Amino acid sequence: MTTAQVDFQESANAGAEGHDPQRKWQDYFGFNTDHKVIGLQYLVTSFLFYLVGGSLATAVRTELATPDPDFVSPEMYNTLFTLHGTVMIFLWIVPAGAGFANFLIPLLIGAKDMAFPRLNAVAFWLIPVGGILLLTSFFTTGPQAGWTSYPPLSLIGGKVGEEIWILSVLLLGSSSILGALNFMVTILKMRAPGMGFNQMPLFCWAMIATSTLALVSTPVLASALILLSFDLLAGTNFFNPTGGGDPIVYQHMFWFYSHPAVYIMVLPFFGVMSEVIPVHARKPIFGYKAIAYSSLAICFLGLIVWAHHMFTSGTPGWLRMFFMIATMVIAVPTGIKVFSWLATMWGGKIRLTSAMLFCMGFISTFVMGGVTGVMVASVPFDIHVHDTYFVVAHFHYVLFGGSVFGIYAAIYHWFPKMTGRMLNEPWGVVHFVLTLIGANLTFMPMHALGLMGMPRRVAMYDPKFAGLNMVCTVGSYILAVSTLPFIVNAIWSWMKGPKAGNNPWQGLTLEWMTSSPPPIENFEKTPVLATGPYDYGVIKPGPSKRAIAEIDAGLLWQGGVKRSTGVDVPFDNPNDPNLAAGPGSILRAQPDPNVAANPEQRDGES
Ligand code: HEM
Ligand SMILES: [Cu+2]
Repeated sequence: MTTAQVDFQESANAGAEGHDPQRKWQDYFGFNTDHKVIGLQYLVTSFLFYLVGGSLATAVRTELATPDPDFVSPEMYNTLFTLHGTVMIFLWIVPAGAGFANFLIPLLIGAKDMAFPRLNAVAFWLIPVGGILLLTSFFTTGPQAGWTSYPPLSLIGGKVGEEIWILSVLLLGSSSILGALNFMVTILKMRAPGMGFNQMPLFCWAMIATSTLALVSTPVLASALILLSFDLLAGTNFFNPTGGGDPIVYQHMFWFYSHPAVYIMVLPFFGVMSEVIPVHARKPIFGYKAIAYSSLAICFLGLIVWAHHMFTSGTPGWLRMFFMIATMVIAVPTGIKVFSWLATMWGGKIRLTSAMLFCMGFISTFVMGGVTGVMVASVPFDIHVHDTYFVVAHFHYVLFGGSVFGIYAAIYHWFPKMTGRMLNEPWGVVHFVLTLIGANLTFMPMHALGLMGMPRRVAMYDPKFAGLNMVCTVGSYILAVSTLPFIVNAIWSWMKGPKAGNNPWQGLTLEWMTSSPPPIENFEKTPVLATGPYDYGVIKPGPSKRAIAEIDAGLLWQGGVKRSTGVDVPFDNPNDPNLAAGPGSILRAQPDPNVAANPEQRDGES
């Protein structure tokens, strides 16, 4: 281990209390610094907020079941969709991604914890605080300007609700910045010996890209919101046109964050796809480097296309041209990923597990959102469908397909590792089928509604839109029902499900090399790469016959243990020229007689 790694590991250890190998349930309800506890805290909390956001969506759809505004008042309708959008984005999708990253990153890279465990806990606790604060706005004149909160609209409604909205989004944004910082440092500094960037599981590449986006763009949103707050409460005129302010500047600042936010929401699940598909298709990932580097390309391109949300905001033609082309170019790295996943499945021994089904649902739904994305990127078409239900259909395909399906794929895949128990597969299939039908029934007709001219953000509409709206509403009820088999399955399996064992899917990444759930510091010994993360069918997991022969002959060392004698042998110098650490190769080293003599030195050696 290098000195830097030792320092980070030590700060990581400082947070872990005691050496109890397993957690008690009480640990999950308090301030805890173990990344696995924090990961589950994130996931459960964000899922609870999903139920809130989903109930709000159901209320919105109930209002829209008929053309008349009869279910809630128009003001309440505005509050409902504003809170729905805000909850879904800032309290469900973004924190769920952070939850998986927290649970998985240290395990995937063979570390004991995150780089900054206490900061990690702080980042988590900002979520329930911000979330509850947001929901209290319900009891005031709620925020009514949508999750975009454009001035001057946001300056003329109920000020209390609007200010609560701003403060809670600031808290949630801070959480996301702290989390991103932690992921970045952990991935860059704490990988197991021998894990170069190109041996890293692809989820880590995705999180490097995600964290970069969060670190660059979230502070801009925060600045915009603070200035908006001044306009709202202190009577300044940054954005208020009646005092000479410029609302378009707010739009630029808002979308400089919120376009990348789409990738903050989907990139982690691109990473999930790259982990789950090869395991269940029993095939090496197709195009490792293409997938890895396309995350970086998406990150860069994602930062320079924000003004495609402002084609109708008086943006001059020459500038619209730039943003249109740059936006369309993002389809290239995204397409590379999709084709790589499909090529991974191609000819694989696909197991149609629930995790795999949700991956397929992810790809098909997300591609649909991607195609309409290229359509709305085109200026003439966007001018036509701007602020209609076509856009609502597009972003729900992206977010529901690209995030919710990904979250479920990840849960079905890693639940055994997280809880030590298996989820029930037949109920997983029921859950999948209901979700797929519900999502398409809800969001598909919205394309047609948009093309016919139905505007978004209205509680009342022309009766000619009634039929399709009823279909959407029925779809949304099916979606609401679809979560029930999942909730029951998750709770029941967590308590009583069959025991999972360490590696139920026969995965090759490091998280499967430890117990389920993993002990407090994850691995008994600093893990050593025995295979590349995706070498299915290339070499068998564990040492090959030849490797066993070499281990017995004292030539090859694996898992930090010399097999023939069981003597603990350090395996800790990634720069050792005798290490051949390419993907798929078994690490090789000549034993160093000095270190071998003293197993206690293992952690301190460099
Ligand atoms: C669970 C099923 C869902 C249903 C039935 C649903 C339905 C709706 C409806 C009817 C609107 C109002 C559109 C408008 O009036 O402009 C809306 C807005 C929105 N939804 Fe969803 N939605 C669902 C899930 C999601 C998810 C998973 C996300 C993920 C991030 C999401 C994000 C948004 C956003 C950002 C808005 C815009 C809010 C605004 O304009 O202020 N929705 N949704
Ligand atoms: Cu965008």
